[in-house]
Amino acid sequence: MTRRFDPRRAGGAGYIVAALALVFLSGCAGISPPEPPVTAEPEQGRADSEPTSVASTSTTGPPETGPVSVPEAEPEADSKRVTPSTSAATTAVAPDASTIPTTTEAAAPPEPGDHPATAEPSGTREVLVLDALPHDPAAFTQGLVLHGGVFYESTGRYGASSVRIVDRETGEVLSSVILDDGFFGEGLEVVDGRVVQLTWKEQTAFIWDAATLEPLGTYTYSGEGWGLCAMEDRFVMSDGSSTLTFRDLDSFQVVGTVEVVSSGQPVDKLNELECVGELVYANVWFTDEIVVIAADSGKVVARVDASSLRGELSSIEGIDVLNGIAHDPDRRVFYLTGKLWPEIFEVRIDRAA
Ligand SMILES: [Ca+2]
Repeated sequence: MTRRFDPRRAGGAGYIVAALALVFLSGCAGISPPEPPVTAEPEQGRADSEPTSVASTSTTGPPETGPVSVPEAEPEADSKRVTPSTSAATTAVAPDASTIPTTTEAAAPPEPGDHPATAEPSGTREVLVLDALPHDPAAFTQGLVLHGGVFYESTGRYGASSVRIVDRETGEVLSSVILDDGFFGEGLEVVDGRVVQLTWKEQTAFIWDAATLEPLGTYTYSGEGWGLCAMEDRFVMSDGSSTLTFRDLDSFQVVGTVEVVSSGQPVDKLNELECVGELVYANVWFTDEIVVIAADSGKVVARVDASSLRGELSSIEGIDVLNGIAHDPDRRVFYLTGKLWPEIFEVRIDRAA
């Protein structure tokens, strides 16, 4: 089932009233109604994999503001649009602050070869491929997480961005929502029954019902959105720089930042993320490398060389970079894929021999 979600059409007159009320309230609550913010000029550089076209950004952007204009792009006429039965904005404001993110409930125990959080880089790890699973080769993967036995995936590119639920074994897209053309999907995470999906330059995070992908509202933030994962008490977000930003699980407000360093040098272009206990696994954009970061210190405690995966692909025609990390704490395995890759690989990550 594929639907198209246009936040401008998520409700009629009642929605407008609710939105106006929430614009007023958002100054306190930090939540905005599901209208798009200012949309930057689409830059396809990242989609086209031009490393020089992506500027590293600082987390010190302008003050976080609500949306002020509406993109002009029209959705495709033959696509089914989502019409929330209730005000998306109001349903998004009431997560239970006492709940614990489901993705971290079964946090993995230390795995063989895990590193002390304070250690300096202890060498390179390699991936051991256990299985190759089908993956939509048209999916420009920007976020991947395993929850409830299925993948949740965010895909990017203007006009083709989506959030989707994907069968782990078959790769079948079980449910999806296509974002409005003005939004470029980025990292996502599932917390407390909600899927939170970043967008690249649109300063908007969509909130979806994890069971139905019905829209529940949006968060707004400053700067770019690249990767997202959640620990027990906070989101971890990347923006293409060497800084990780920690955000409150309920309000999405910034609660801290850390600079990621390796041997004292900043490590930037941090992209898709996966939280495993107190470690953050991060794709480094435009490389086949994943860095393992101690979240509290920002220190890179290991590097994963995933370059061998390219040799495992059934086809390399048209593929883009490695991007997409999901962890299964029960099986103690990772799932790795890339943009436009025809496979997702089930792997173990071990020290290099
Ligand atoms: Ca992930």
